[in-house]
Amino acid sequence: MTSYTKTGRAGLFGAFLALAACGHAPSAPEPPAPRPPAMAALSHNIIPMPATVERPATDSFTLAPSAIIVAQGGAEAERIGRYLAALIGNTRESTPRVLTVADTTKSLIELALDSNAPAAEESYDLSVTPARVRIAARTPAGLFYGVQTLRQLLPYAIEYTAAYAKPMTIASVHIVDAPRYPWRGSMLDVSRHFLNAADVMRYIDILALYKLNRLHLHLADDQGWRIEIPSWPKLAEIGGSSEVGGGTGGYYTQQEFRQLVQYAADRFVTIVPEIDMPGHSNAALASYPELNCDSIAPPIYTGTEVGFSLLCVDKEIVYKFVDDVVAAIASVSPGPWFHIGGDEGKRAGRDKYNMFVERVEKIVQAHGKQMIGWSEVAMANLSGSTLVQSWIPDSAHLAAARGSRVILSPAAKLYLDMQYDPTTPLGLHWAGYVGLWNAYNWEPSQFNTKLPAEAVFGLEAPLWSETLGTISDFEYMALPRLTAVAELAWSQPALRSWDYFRARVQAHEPRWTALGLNFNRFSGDLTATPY
Ligand code: TNX
Repeated sequence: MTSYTKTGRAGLFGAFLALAACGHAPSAPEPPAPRPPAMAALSHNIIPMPATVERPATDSFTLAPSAIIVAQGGAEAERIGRYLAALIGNTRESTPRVLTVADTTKSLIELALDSNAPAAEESYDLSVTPARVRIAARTPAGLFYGVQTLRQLLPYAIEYTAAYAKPMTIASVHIVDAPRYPWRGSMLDVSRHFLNAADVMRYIDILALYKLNRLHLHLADDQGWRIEIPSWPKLAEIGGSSEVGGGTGGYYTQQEFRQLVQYAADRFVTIVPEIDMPGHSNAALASYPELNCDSIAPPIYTGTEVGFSLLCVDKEIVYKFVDDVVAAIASVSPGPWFHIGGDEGKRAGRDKYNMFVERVEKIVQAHGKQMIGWSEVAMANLSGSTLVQSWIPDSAHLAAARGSRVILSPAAKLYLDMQYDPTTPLGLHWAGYVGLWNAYNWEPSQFNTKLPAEAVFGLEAPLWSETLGTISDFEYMALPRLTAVAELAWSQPALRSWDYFRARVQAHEPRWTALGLNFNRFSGDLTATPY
């Protein structure tokens, strides 16, 4: 853990802190309190809450040692079948067989890519009867999410390799489920502190468990450049050699990045690469003097201040640099998005900042990608296809009026680097304390009153790493709050209930222990200040 003091941001965002203190914009009407399902209805512990859960009977399915999986509808169904087989195989000597033809075996799990399944994007239909478990979906993503729900219906013992003597039973149930928002994400700041590819994969596995589908990687900031760019090799060699507090840093080779992208895609998570510019760019400026207006490279930076670095937006070489970087990253990252950062770049002056962002948007689009930028880019004259990621009260509504959709990442609700409460040993609190209560109890469509509800594309929870060293630190900050993000992004608002949610979160703690994950144990003490 690195000690950390923040000086600059409080003044800069004074207005925002005032909002953070009460949780949301003062003029926003209180959302109607959702009616909590009676605790007697607490019949499952699934997170995020599925759209419909019916209990047609009181009998159950038994997962026998001889259980088989039948995967129908193509190679993706089979691959997902093997993923489920490996999971179940944790607790027994052999993994279930995955067949592709119908079978009458007693203990049968059917996975079907089926054009008659529910039509909504990423939706699935899961039915559990004594005779079989059947998951049907139109798309592989839906099938995968049905498998995650089934996983959560199974005892947490399936999460680790151990003999499990008791019969595994699942109460009969019929679940039809679909997400609320298409963008359900988290962000890892691998720049301030580097996480190796294996650690990032661990995080992707957590996202998959909760049906989150975007992993935004903050690949470049003042303290570190984290991806190999073959035509600009010093970015990784010099820019990748540092991190906050003076550690050794690191970077992903192109090959490693490809593997990360594939690992994520196999779990229906799209990687969204970000290179922050024109500010937050010291690692690049230290690697190549020509990117600086005075052509003098600054030293590498291992502190935690923000707002001091700037690419020289007047120099042509800077646009060649951006073009090469976008091209190199696009070649290993097939997802449709490229995030240009754009936060805290005002040192350029508003006109030059806007000119830079508008020019970079064209470069990103020329490489076939849709641009994303933090709040600040909304002031520039961008095309409607660009997405704005809103982290401070901003002008996102101006971009929305031009057709842009907005990803909500309000710091006072979704910043996973904010401390849970004043006793949290890691993290910052410039946007307030974000306890589980705070992370859960707000309504995305009403958060920014100027923004039409249709403009909200989804939610993303950034995990900045100024104060985090190891993956264990990252996990401690992410869990349990990531479950709140997942539920807000997936479940319909009328289904949300704080009491039911916190009970389900507590039921997930043994699963995280079984997975070897670190987490902040939720005390559940409702008499304490509900941060
Ligand atoms: C704001 S959010 C930042 C980051 C910091 C973070 C710490 C944003 C676009 N910029 O540079 O790491 O606060 O909470």
